[in-house]
Amino acid sequence: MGLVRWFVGVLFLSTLLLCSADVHHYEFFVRESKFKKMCNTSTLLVVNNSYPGPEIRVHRGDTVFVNVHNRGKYGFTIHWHGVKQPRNPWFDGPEFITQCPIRPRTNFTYKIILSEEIGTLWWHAHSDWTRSSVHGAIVILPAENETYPFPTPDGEQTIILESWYNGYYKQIIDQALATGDPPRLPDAYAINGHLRDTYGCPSDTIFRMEVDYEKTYLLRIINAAMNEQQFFTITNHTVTVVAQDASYVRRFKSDYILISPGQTMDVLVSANRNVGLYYMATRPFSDSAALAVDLHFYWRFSLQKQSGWIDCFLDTASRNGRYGCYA
Ligand SMILES: [Cu+2]
Repeated sequence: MGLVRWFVGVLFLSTLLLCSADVHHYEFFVRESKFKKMCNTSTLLVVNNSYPGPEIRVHRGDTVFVNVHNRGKYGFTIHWHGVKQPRNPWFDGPEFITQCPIRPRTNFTYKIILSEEIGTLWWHAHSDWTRSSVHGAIVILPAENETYPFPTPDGEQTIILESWYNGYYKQIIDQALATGDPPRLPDAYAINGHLRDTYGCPSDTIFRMEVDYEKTYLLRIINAAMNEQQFFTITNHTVTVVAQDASYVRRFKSDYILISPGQTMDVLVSANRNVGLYYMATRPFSDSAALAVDLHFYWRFSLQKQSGWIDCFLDTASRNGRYGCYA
């Protein structure tokens, strides 16, 4: 009898655990849209007319169904970056690896099974350059019976770092593939789709996050840039890194982070400085003076030499205006 009761107890408990996992449904309509930035109009493929795309917000252990409608001109897939998908590989997303591309005017419903992941991941399209604009966050909150392994933050904010190109994104990568040259470097970098206030185009916007004095915020930072590792910092503030790629880590403080493309980092930041405005800043890592990738501080000009005109650059970011020329 005692054994039977124990069994009933275990069954009841496991039913409770199952009940706590939710199922979510999202509809993604993917089409090309025009966006005006840097006083230029660019055409890019986006989800639900939004750059970056919609956020998927779940608890640990939930299941998500995403119905992807391709209203664009060419095939693509969507990859659920970092989701382990136990016993569910055919919904992982890389095109021609686990599935064929979703053809134009068709749809495909993904089943995304979350298991141990906790913190932040992201989703992105998976063909050619489509991930440059078809991307968004996956926020994984603790399960209902769990807490954070640190004091619960007073608020949170997703920060998506992106690379921005002026022009027609598809054409830029098609040209690069046709010639065999690497695609050109980004024209700008964005935080949550906003360029900054210093590119010189009056209609450009800056991302703003409002905070309350002495409150602590969890920033979920995703590097969705195409190829560049990015530095990220907040002026006069330190951050405490608490999670990386959907796993908690041993916590550490830093003035800045360096985050690779595809990586996510969750950091805590306390609004404990004097009341005021503080810049959030991002810029790419570069270990070569001749190949600076931060176009913002980067002017090109030409010098006349006996052999003809050659291309030079002036890097205004360095203290004494370093310059050099291409051979
Ligand atoms: Cu990925």
